[in-house]
Amino acid sequence: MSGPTQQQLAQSGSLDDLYAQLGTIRMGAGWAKKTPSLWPEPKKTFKPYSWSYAQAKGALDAAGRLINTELAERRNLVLHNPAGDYATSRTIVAAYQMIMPGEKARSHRHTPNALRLILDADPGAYTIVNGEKLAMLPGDVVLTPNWCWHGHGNEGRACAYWLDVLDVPLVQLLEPMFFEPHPEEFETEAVVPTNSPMHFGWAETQRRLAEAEAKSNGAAHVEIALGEPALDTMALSMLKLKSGRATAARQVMANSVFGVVQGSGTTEADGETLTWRRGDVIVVPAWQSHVHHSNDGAVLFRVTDEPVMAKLGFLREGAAKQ
Ligand code: GTQ
Ligand code: FE2
Repeated sequence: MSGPTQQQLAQSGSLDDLYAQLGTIRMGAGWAKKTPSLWPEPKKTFKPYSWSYAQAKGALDAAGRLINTELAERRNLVLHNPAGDYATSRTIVAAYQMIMPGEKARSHRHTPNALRLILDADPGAYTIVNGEKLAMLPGDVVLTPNWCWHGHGNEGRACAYWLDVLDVPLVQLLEPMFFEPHPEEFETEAVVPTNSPMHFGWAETQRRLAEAEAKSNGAAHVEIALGEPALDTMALSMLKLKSGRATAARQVMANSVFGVVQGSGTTEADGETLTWRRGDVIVVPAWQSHVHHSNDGAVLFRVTDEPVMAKLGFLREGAAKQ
């Protein structure tokens, strides 16, 4: 024990004297804190924002000329929220990624959970997950959960573009970060499964959306879940918006990242209006009341950290106002 003795502290002559002594032993008077440690409602530090697929494509095409997959293990463009210099939302980061014909991106594994929504790809683009080769076609969703080996390749004739979504900011916060390159660089002995819990095909998603719409009794949108949930930390769903109708406002204590699978529209979140079209990405941070609107029956892919919030007892739904 270094610093003032029990006796010296007990004999502090004034609060200022006490605070000064406390400072030397890394204790602080909770009642005299300048910034509160509790507050009545979420601060909503992260902002609603949107990113353009057209701009991302331009940048990725330039990167395709300027850097290869030997130098860049992943040719990805990270989507930074205006509130900071890395994450898209508090717990989730999104990135566009591109791989050129004939390229292979080395396999690795990490504790962050990841998934991708394919935006544009010819037959022949794939992800290998734990030795299974999964097709990447537009509208498909591919999972690479915590600690699964994964690498990408493109045997098609066109560049393949997709959206990555990962829980990296959450893993950074909680600190269980582990990463390992594959000992053989590429996973070669791949089997091609007819069905995989790691793959949600677009045809099946469309079939399920049409079925949900038929049963929806004129609701302004339908939402179907992909997985139950798909990953420990992130739940996935597809929303189909009815043309010309605004969705009911939602205020939920979970972060959402949306990828536009089809169509165009606008999202109003906490007073901001975001305009989007196919391939664009929208973030609606937790507790920000939001409404979607589309004139052409858009489909939105949603990734949310609801499983984390629910498991920890923090999930709430507010009385959203428009
Ligand atoms: O494709 O494995 O955007 O590990 C960020 C980290 C993609 C991937 C990202 C990754 C990957
Ligand atoms: Fe990865």
